[in-house]
Amino acid sequence: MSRLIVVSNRVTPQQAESGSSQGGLSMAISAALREYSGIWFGWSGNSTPEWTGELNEQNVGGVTVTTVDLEEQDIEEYYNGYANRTLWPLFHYRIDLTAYERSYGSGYARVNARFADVLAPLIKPDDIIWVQDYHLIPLGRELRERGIRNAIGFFLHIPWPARELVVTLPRHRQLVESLFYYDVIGFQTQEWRNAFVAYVLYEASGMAMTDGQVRAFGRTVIPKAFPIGIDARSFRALLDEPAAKESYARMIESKAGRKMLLGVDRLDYSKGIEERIHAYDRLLADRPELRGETFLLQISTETRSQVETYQDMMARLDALSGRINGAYAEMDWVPVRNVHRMHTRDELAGVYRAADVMLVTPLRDGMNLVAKEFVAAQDEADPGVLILSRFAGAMQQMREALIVNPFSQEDMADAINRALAMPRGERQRRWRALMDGVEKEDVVSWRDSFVSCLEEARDADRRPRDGRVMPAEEALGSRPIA
Ligand code: ADQ
Repeated sequence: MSRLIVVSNRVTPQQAESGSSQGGLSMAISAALREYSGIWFGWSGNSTPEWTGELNEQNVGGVTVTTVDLEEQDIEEYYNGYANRTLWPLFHYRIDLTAYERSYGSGYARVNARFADVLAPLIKPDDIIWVQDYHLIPLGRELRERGIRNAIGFFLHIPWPARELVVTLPRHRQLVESLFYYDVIGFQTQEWRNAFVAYVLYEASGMAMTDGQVRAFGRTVIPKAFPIGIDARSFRALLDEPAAKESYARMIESKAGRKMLLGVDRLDYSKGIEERIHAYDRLLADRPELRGETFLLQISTETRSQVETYQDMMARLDALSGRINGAYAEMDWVPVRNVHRMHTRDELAGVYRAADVMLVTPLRDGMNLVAKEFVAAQDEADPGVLILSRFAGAMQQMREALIVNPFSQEDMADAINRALAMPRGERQRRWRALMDGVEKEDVVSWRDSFVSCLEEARDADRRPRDGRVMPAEEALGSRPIA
């Protein structure tokens, strides 16, 4: 069997099944690498005064992990700069927050070239290489330029935006062209895949072929949707851990018979946290009888604290919840519990289970694994209700949730009302359908379908192709949403 080499910006292998607080991506990658022998390569998270390219190799929980340190300037220009101040906001439709600095672009190119320099010598002829996310778009091209002929795939965890937004990026053609050095490009949804193909057809004079490839820049690539999932069985099993039982019991006690609305997010403007709190404020204003009967627990963990937009957000969030609490709180009731702590996965599982209504209302999100974790943690006999934004990739698979427009406070308040009043039979029916999807389209099926597609692409390259050109409408045809 071929080895699998996974490359991602940060490398955070899962140490143990429980007790850790790692997010969706690292869980997914650890699961993939335990199955295949291989390497997980990326930035150590540490800085060094000068780039040395020295590799640090460790075995963590059966996974070979190889990391490299970056210079301060690399971290500032590549990670805080181009990745998190340019691509992240732009790809989440926040053109107002997008910074276009030339130094960011050159830092991004430099780090991708440095990664390729140290990674290329580790690659054996039969290895399959799988590059993760927007930090590393040019890596495939850099590897090809160093003579690597192996199958190389790329997976984008965040949305691919409409082409009208992509073209605001200086040197956007160069960025898109570099994606054509991969064999397969994976997207979370058909919608993001189609947005990419639309760019290729209309901005790069490309062609879509009947065999699933697209052609442009004198090269071909397969763009395809591979919706990421969670390890549903292991997540559910966390509920048996003492920490999960304890956090569940603690929440049930502190609910004191009230209904709990829950939000769990990385602190990020794309997650719609402020909009969600505003909607709850509106609900309390419009329906005074709900005061004292419900509360919102919002758990938002700080990330990317080096980027100013994120620092401002924390302050705004605290001020907003403080204002609402000041207006409505009673001696024995506080409407918004605003928590910034990081929790372990077992603790989180217990909190999800204690929730009556889960609010997953991002303004734009590649997928959103919190929605899937919530479903996996529910009690079949008395499940909570999921309220899900139509702008999360997860909505494409989770249509039995209450789908909302997070830009409309009224729409969100209506959905919360409906969720609070939903009869148990309907909650069970919706949950069953959601759970079937979460179990079936899990992280294993995500990994296997991506890796097989990459293997097929490699094998097909050795045969002549018989694809024909497809008309654009057909190439871009998608199911209407919501
Ligand atoms: P993220 O933007 O990080 O991921 P998401 O998919 O919701 O978003 O994953 C967040 C993860 O962090 C979840 O596993 C959650 O349990 C965990 N988490 C959040 N708050 C936490 C807390 N306080 N304590 C502990 N854990 C916490 C990116 C994309 C998503 C895409 C994923 C995977 O932005 O759209 O779903 O990658 O592809």
